Amino acid sequence: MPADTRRGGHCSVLPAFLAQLDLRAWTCPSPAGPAGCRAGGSDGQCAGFSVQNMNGCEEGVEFLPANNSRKVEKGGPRRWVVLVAVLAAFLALSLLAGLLAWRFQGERRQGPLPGIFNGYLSVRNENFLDAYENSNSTEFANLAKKVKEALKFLYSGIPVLGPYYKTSTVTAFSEGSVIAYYWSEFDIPKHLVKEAEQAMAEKRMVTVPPRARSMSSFVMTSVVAFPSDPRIIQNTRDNSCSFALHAQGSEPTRFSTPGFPDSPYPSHARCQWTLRGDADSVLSLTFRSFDVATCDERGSDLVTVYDTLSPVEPRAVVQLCGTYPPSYNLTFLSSQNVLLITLVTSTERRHPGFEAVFFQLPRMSSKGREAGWLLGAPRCGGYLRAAQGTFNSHYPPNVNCTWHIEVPNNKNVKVRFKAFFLQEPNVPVGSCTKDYVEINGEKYCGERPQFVTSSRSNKITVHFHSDQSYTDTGFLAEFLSFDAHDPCPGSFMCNTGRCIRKELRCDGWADCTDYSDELNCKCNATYQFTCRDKFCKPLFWVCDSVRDCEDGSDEEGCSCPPSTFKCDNGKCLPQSQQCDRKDDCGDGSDEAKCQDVKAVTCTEHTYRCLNGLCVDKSNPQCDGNEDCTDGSDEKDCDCGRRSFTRQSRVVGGENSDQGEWPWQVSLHALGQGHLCGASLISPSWMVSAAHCFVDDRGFRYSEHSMWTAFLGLHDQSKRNAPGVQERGLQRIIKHPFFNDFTFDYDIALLQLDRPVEYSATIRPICLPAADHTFPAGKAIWVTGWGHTQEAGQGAMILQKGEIRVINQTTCEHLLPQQITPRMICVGYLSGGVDACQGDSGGPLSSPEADGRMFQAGVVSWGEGCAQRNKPGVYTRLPVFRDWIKAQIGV
Ligand code: 4AZ
Repeated sequence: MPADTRRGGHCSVLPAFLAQLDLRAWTCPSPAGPAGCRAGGSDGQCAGFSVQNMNGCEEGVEFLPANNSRKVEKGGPRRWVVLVAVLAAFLALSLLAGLLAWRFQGERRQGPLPGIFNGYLSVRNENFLDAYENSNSTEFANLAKKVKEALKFLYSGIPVLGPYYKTSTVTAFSEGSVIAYYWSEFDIPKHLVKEAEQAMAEKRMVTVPPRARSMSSFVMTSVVAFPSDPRIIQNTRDNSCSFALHAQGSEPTRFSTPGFPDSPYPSHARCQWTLRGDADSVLSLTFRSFDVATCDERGSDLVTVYDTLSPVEPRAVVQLCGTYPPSYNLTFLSSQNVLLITLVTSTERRHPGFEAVFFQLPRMSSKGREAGWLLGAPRCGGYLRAAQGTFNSHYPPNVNCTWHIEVPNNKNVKVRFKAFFLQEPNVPVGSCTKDYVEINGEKYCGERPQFVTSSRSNKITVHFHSDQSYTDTGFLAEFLSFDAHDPCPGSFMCNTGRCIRKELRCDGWADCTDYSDELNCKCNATYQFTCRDKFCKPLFWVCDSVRDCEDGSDEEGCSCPPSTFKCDNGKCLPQSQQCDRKDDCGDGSDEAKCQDVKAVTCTEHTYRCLNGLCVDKSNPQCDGNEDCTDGSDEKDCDCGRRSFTRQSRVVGGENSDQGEWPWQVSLHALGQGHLCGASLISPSWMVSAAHCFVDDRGFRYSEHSMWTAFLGLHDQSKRNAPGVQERGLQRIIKHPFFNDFTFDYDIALLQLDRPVEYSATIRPICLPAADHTFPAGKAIWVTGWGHTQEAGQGAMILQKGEIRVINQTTCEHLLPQQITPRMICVGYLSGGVDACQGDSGGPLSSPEADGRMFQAGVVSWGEGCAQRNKPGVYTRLPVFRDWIKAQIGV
């Protein structure tokens, strides 16, 4: 159950992106066939073809009819002769046309193509002026003019570039002495492209010859340019989505995509952010929230961070797309005082974009940089001698870094990894064959929650290795010195070595991954109950019919004192609360067997009987009592009951019993296995989440034929087990107001291609009436085969977790501006039990009167899984009762 929200993809850019650029930069601008090709066109592209056309094509066209008619006139041949002749002529013509097309293609490939090179160079004998930051200033224009002249001169001396050079544009300057960022445009014949690229590569690191120096009156060095994707070229005239920011002192500066978070960023656009710090600073950039269209081979929206102000892929730090939970560490460091971020959108998908902050840090002296792996690249490794400190790795491919950490002599040292993301594709779980961190001979890799390693001395060595291919976001670590006799001063130390706040000890929640903070507790008797195994639980959980202590001691001897009422769920209530028309028990049992239910004026809070009269009782439906005069509240009540009464009650994501949730359905997408849950509400219909049926990455999730439903399923590895019924889908009805941006109205109805037969393990859940209430604090169940922990994996056995309804206002505060009246938050503010990826679409099952389960919600979304103060968000079912009835009559 608990786990991660969808994580986006990111990778180091180099190999794949280079290949892509090669193709895109050199594609013919007029991809139309011969019809789009003008003879002797001004671009000269089709001149060759035109000649061929005259020589071949026109001749052929005249030749065939002439020949044919002659034959017919002369010999009056039999029909088959004519046929053969026509056929032969047709074949000849086809061959000719094919040849022409082939030639044409060949010529088209030969034609000159526009080539864009992005680059930067250093102007040695100029000092940086503040005015250079402003591209509208006269100073900028003057220097840009000189750079353009020098570039023109430089290219003119290179035979394979000079004749084809069109223009250059200077986009920015930065310190060092002055670095100029530019792009140059060429029209290079295809057959010279390779040579031109090579010449461009060779001219790197050259000094412009003396003649050029005198001409331009400055020294230009380190001229670097790379072929570029025209989509990422900055159009200097269009500044609508171009932002220039300079860090203010050491304060963080915030920026975001236009409209964030209320509206999606523009589609088919190019945005860029130029980030600068003072000279001698480096920048730290963090994406605090990141949600752009998912990465997709067919074209996606892409954010690229460059360690320079030119969008040249060898200096790309990272490419990001998709969605990252806020807990994800998306921090990147620059090697100099600039960063460039580009957003290229090639889809129309609606996503909020990103919010980021950056700030400047003093740049390390060259001495401090001696342990770095490359001059100008982010720092890596070295000697860290202090009582405490931090180090991190936002790393490029192919590095080895070693940190030698040493704390004062009389102390021990430990290293806490606060974020750890060294995930690479195709690395088997548990084997650290690619990128890893090695400490005390043990290798760590993949994605890991916070963890601590310690040494029995005052020294520790942390070695980091990244292989040639992809990089992840790296890690963020701190080292601390501690007294071996008091390792966690002022805090509690878990058996794992981690220190946690003292208040978290014995609070009923496992904060140490090994539960050691909840062992051997002395509970506070005023608000805690001591389980037999010495765990502390909140007092209000005692006798609530939910087994909170592993040993069940919280539910033992739970009879109610005299003159109190015992609810079906074990709660004891003052007698006065029975039949007061409020669900005080939380399971409706205090209102279930009341006699004098009155017919009242209908409001949105009253239950409407089939005869139009309304009754003043909360949740009277299927509670075992006829409250409506026409008995309609007890009709259609073949729902919400298991076929057997054994009920294990365990808190947290635990294996279910077979048949415990007979309405739970597993939805498999073609070739992808289990993706979503659903709930059975009638022999032919199910309820699920609309977001499961949105086309994505070229897969038609909205197409009913892509899905298979498994009913009566317990174990995903046993889909052929007796009792499992497999069905296709006949129809998907997504709510018409579903918003894939906000996840509002996240509900869908699914029709099975053939009704199921109810059985011991297949039964429907009850749908709540429109006025049904699920009060805050009520304990309900979430079930599914989703991930069992953040960044984890799906479960094989159906999981169940008991969670509680959270007050709507509280939830609106916890997830500001995201909760609509169609959503209900359920979970614990302290985290721990939650739905997660793969549980989506599944039901929230709420125990109600007469031992029935009603569906309170549909698993919809959440920020991460099982985190503190981030409860799961579900689609409220009562809101949709009338819509469901209108759509499918159920
Ligand atoms: C999901 O991605 C998902 N913690 C579902 C529920 C939650 C998070 C993610 C709630 O399907």
